[in-house]
Amino acid sequence: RLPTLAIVGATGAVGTVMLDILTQRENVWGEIRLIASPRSAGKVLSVRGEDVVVQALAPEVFDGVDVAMFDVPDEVSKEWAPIAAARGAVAVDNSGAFRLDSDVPLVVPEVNADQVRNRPRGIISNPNCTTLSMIVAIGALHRTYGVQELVVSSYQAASGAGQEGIDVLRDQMAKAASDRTLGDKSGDMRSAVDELGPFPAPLAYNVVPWAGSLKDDGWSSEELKVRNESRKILGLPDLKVSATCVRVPVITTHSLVVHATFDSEIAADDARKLLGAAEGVEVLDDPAKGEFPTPNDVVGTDPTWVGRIRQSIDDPKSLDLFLCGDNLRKGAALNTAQIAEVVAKEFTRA
Ligand code: 2RA
Repeated sequence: RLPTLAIVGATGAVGTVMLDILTQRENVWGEIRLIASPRSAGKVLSVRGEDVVVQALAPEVFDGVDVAMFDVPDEVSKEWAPIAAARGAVAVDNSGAFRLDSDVPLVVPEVNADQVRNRPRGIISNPNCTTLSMIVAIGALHRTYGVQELVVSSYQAASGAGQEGIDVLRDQMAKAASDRTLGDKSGDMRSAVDELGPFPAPLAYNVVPWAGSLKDDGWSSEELKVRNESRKILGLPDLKVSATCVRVPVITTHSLVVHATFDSEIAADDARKLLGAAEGVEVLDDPAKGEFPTPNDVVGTDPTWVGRIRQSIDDPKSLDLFLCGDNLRKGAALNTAQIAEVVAKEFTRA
């Protein structure tokens, strides 16, 4: 029999991408139930070409569900993923609520699919979009060369901060485009924009070295997620990771610059070959022809794109890379769908 799937948060930014992804991918599901807050209940959404009525989140909607995906804020997942699990569903959670819990696996199928079965609480976590935008490629390199250290700079898109982030950036861009005097005087965008939304400074005509909330010693929550989640996914609790997370005026697709150090020497051509053959990775790396990934080319695609692959001049064991990944697809909905599909096989086999 085909397993029953519930999507909690079906009407949100990630939920909407999830419905597209489920429509495009091979269908492994029987019934698909769409769940959202009572405010959105009764809406009709299309998935796999069928209209489905959205149901309000309640314990009984999980009865008979085999896999429940959660694309909702941390506090909603914290309360409801255990309820879904108690009613017999495997919860695949895209929030930050459980990612670092030792009894909840943090899974990227191309890197550690085997961890899916290691779920004593019936909950599996999906990593943060910034970690996900690099970890498939880093995991592939790690399998052969053994990673020792990562120094990461992110160039994160506005949609990482949700629909509000997208709306604020579009409004600010419209303002910037309508006034040709803006952009060359200190603070002129700050005075011109109506609201900053989820960002601490204007994003149009700007870059903002901040994502997430303030943690100890000046680190942001986003920077600590990159560090802690990379360690957990790669199974390297002592991996050295230093990240600086920056928001840029891009709607969707996170970019990252990574300086990665390995156990052994690594030539750029060998890295290019290895990454070119790795599942879920595309190499686009011919600067002489102007070929490298950019977020605007990558948006809407599934793979992690890698370019600008260079052996570090001062250390033959280190590589410098530029990576791009759609933060709403592989960074969120796609990885969740892939985890759910790994779980679905258990039901299909049963
Ligand atoms: C961001 N990584 O881009 C966050 C969203 N999960 O803000």
